[in-house]
This record gives sequence, C-alpha cells and structure tokens, in this order.
Amino acid sequence: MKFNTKAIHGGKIHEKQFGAHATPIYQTSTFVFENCKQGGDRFAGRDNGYKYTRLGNPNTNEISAKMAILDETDAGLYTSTGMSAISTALMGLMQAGDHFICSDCVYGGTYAVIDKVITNYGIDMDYVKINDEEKLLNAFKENTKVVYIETPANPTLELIDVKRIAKIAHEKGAILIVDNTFMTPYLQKPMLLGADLAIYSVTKYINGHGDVVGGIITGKQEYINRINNPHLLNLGGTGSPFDSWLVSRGIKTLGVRMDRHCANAMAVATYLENHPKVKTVYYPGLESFPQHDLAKEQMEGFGGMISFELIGGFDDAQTLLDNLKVFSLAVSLGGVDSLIQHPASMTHAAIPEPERIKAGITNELVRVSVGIEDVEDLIEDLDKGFQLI
Ligand code: LCS
Repeated sequence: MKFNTKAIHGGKIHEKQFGAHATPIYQTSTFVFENCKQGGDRFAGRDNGYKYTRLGNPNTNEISAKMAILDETDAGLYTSTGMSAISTALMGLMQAGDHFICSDCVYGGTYAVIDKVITNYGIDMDYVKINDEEKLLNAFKENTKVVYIETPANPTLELIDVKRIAKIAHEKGAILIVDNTFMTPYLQKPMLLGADLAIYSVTKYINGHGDVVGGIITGKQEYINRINNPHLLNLGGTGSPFDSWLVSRGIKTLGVRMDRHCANAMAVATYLENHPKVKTVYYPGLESFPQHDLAKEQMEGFGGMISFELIGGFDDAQTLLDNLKVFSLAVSLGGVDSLIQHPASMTHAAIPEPERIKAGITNELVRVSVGIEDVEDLIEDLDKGFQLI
C-alpha cells in the first residue's frame, strides 16, 4: 500500500459492537475487568487488554500504530505534547553519568528542556555544529549515548545529512534521534535513512489544523520499549483520547496537505527571493539554498517553512508582521492556515543571544509557516504589507 492509503487505513480500529465506520472516541480514564483474574493478568502482562488510559488507550494506540506504519518502522508512542516526546525520549535513553550531542540549532523549547531540566539530572551534553565533521567527531566521549538532531532545523532550515550522521553515531555506539516535525513521514523517513528514533510535535503538520498539542515518538522496538516503560507510563506524558482521535482524523489528509504546503511555500519563497526589500531567503527548494542538493537527496519535497531577513532589518519586518491580514502573527506552524513570527523574540527567546546568533538565528530573521490557502491571496497579503515599509 502507498502513503495516502496507509494514512487513511493504517492502524485503524474496527469497532465490532455497533459496526461504527469512524473510530469512536474512547473517552474513559479506566477500563472494567470481568473478574479479578483478568485484572491481575493485565497488570502482570499475561493479557494485553486495556487497564487505565495513562497506561494505554485505543485512540492513542491507533495514532501510534498509524505513525509507525507511515514511518516504515517498528512502533510508536503518542504523548501529550512534542516536548513530552522529547523529554521522555531523552530521559528514557539516558541516566546520570551519560553524555549526548545535540545539533546547535533546535526549537527553543528543546533547548530549554535540555538546559533547564535534563542537564540538572546528571546528564552531560554538548551543542555541536553537526555539519562540521571534525567538530562532531571531537565531541564524542566514552559515555556518549545519543545524538539528537533537527533537520530541517527550526527556524534556520539548515539541513543535516541523516545517513552520514547515523553512520558516525552508530560507529561511536550512540543512538540517533531525528526531530522530523518539519518534514513529516510524507517528506522524510528518518529510520529509512538510518536513524533509530524520530520525534514529532504532532501539534504541527501531523494534526494539521492548529487545534491540538501532541507528540509522537516512532522507531525501533527496543528503544520504544525502553522509553515507554518505565518512563512514559510513570512520568505520565501520555496524550488524551480526544486529542489523539483528532490527530488520527487530521493525519488522513497529511499527503494532500503536504503537497499543497510545498507548492505554496515554493511560490512564496520565489516571490520573497525576487523582492527588492528582502535580503536573504532560506527555503530548501530554492536553487540558491546552500544545501539544495542534500534537500533533493534526502527529502521527498521541500516543506512549508520559510525564513527570511529584510534589508531594513527587524524594524521593517515589524511593520510587515503587524500589518498582514491573511497571515496570523503567531507561533506554532504546520496548520492549514499561514502563520508568521519572529524567532529571536518568540519561539527561540529561551536561547541566550550569543548562542542563538551562532546557530544562525539572527535578530532579523522572520519565520513563515505557509498554509494551504490560495497562494495568490498569500502573496497579495505580503505585497500590501511590503508597500507600508
Ligand atoms: N520540535 C519542533 C521542531 C518544534 O518546532 C516544536 C514546537 C516542538 C518540537 C515541541 O512541540 P510541542 O510541545 O509544542 O507540541 N515548535 C513550536 C514553534 O516553532 N512555535 O511554537 C511551537
């Protein structure tokens, strides 16, 4: 079966009692046992029936199974947010005394959980310019257990060669985790490129409608098991039945939405690149993008995210952002509607300025999540905004 068929039918629950075609919402905190033996057997793992929603629920299992199928990997775990997926995965795979490497440009929340939480539990780490092979090789230590990357990176869109990093990480005995939020399994399949685990903020393209926060971890069974039990089940970052039901509904149109996001973003990026008030545009689909060849090699499309800088800096950008009518001035990304924001003061404000600038997140950078509206309306909106500068 091909992608869109799997996105619709993969992992689907077949409700037998009434024959409901759409999956019902199992909005229940607990499940009734027929007798003490059955309850005991479920807790002992001799019967895999449901016990309690924090420990498993049909709706969360449906979306986890579907995502594993789409990523062509063993298993998945649904979590309450993307941050819960990241923190549970890192804590599940490491303990005090371990070390990990993280690419230097990641979502501000990822930076914050590493800087303010994970490293307070005796886990050591280094941010590394991963594309600099010498720096990467020098960063490995005896106790390096994980390499964590985002590609394309939020918000610079810098790419990392997953195959190459997977090979290096494995040679050094480390696990490679790829945050694949910007691409989704439709445009990039980390495990087929050699990664061990993928992380998603399903808040973004996977759900696609801007009405849920959620996360998913997919990947090799061995690592998924380690993260699930004892970590996810006891730290308690499990997602809710209703949210996972919405995500299962949203993901059915992932392929068609991504095609449209890619086409619209290409048109908006081309418009921006030709605009006299724009200094630089970062979009992997542009031939001017420094890693355009890598994008063509490891991605099936270039995605819906663009970053750019204006010649007039953030002063001019502010005028643009404050006056758009179709684009909303808001963080988050990957929904059907277009959003625009300023990473330095918003999504990446948690990163101290010197490190932020070193990672390429300048004070001038503006990030756009191109939605699936009619692209003529998006360009007209930008055009009207530019006329005020
Ligand atoms: N990974 C990436 C690449 C993200 O962009 C985000 C959120 C997360 C993980 C965390 O997911 P969450 O817990 O929010 O579901 N990125 C956001 C952004 O760029 N704007 O607002 C949130």
